[in-house]
Amino acid sequence: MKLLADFLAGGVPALARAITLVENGTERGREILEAIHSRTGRAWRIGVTGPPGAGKSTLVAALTEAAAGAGRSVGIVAVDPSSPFTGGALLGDRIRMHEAATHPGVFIRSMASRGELGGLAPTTQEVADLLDAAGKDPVILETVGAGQAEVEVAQAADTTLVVLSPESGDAVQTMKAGIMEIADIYVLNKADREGAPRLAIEIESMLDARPGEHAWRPPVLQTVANEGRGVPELLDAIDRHRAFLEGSGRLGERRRRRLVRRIVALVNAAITERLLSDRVRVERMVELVQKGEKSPRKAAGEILTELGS
Ligand SMILES: Nc1nc2c(ncn2[C@@H]2O[C@H](COP(=O)(O)OP(=O)(O)O)[C@@H](O)[C@H]2O)c(=O)[nH]1
Ligand SMILES: [Mg+2]
Repeated sequence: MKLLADFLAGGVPALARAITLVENGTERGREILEAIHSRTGRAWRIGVTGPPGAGKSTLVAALTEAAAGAGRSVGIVAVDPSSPFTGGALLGDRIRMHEAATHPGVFIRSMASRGELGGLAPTTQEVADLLDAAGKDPVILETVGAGQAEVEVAQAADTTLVVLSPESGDAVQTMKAGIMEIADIYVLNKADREGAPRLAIEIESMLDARPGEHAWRPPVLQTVANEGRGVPELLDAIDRHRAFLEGSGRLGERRRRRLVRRIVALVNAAITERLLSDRVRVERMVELVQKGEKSPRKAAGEILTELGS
C-alpha cells in the first residue's frame, strides 16, 4: 500500500490521511493499524485532564513548545469540541496553539468527543498508536474533564496530569470520586491568580490522608501556562514519573492493564454492533422473556452463545 509506505517514510500527509481512515473506522484504517502495531510503544503518552477552563490547552501548547524546542517531535490528540486547536476559542488561544503547531515535527489532531459525557472517542488510542508509530514522542492526549473522560484518559496514558486552577473551586469538591487515583501529577495552573497556594495545601493534605501504601506521591506543581512558568519543572516531574514507572517494573503492568481494557472494550463494541444489526434475534428473546419463559439473564446468555457460534 502506497499510503503505508509513505506513512513509514515519515510523510506528514500520509499520517493525517491514516488518522482519518482510522477515525472513520475504515478497512484500510484497520490494515494500517495492523501493519504499524509492532512499531508502537516507544512514545511516552501523557494524559491531560481537568475541568474546562483550567488551562489544559494552554499548558499542552507550553509543554509542546518546550519539548519541541528540545528537539522532540510531539504528537497531540485533543478530544474536546471547544478546543482552541479546532477553533471555538478566543483568538489569543488560537494563536498560541498555532505557534506550538508551527514547530517542525509537531502534529496536532482534534477529535470529536463521544456523546454528552465528553469521553474519549473510541479511536483515540488508535490515533495515539499512529502518532507513536510515526515517531512522535511524547504523545499528549488532552480531554476535558467530565467524569468518565478523566478516567478514560488516565487509562490511555503513561503519565496523567490533572490540571486544576484556583477557579475550579474547592479542591475537595473538585476531587470527586476517582480523580485522586488517576493523577500522577497535579498541576495547579493559573498560579498568578489568588488561591493557588491554598489549593496546593488542600491537595497536599488530601494526599497525606490517602489510605494504604503508595510508592509514588503525586507532586503538586504550580504553573502559569500562558507565560510558560513552571513548565520546565513540569517536564522534570514527568521525567521523574517515567523513571519511577520504568525502574519499578510498573510500566509493563500499567500498559498490560491498558491493553486488557482496550481489548475488552473492542469486544464489547463488536458485540453491541452485531446485536444492533440483528434486532430480530433480540426481539425474539424479549418476547420469550415477556411471556415468562426465560429470565433476562438466561436470554442474554443464549444470545451470547448464538453470537459465538
Ligand atoms: N491568568 C491565567 N490565565 C490562563 C493561564 N493558563 C491559561 N489561561 C487562560 O485561561 C483560559 C482557558 O484556557 P484553556 O487552555 O483553553 O483551558 P482548557 O479549557 O482547560 O483547555 C484561556 O483564556 C487562557 O488564556 C494561567 O496560567 N494564568
Ligand atoms: Mg482545552
